[in-house]
Amino acid sequence: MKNKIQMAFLIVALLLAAFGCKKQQDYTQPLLSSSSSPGSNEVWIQNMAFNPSSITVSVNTTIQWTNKDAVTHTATSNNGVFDSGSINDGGVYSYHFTTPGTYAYHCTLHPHMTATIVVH
Ligand SMILES: [Cu+2]
Repeated sequence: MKNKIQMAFLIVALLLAAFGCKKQQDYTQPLLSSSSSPGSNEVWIQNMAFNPSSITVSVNTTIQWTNKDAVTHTATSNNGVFDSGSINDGGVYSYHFTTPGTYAYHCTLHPHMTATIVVH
């Protein structure tokens, strides 16, 4: 428990060191947003990967992909069920899954980026 508190202080200190001296601070986003994680039914495209790489949801769920990278990505179903097209930096794509199944997908621009949506 004590270690967690020390770790929290360390993280805050590092963030302050990294951002505290900026004169023009951007307050439109919470300071800690970069260290949070995607919500349920949400996939972040981050650091050239889909996060989470596998997500399991119930039928009739909408999955939302958000591109957190500076480069353009796609979320493209391997069997053509869905295709986001280009998702730019900060862009969002949603798809509503109405049929159970396992949906493997990838980024057409970076084929090593692969992930799976499981709908049951
Ligand atoms: Cu990509």
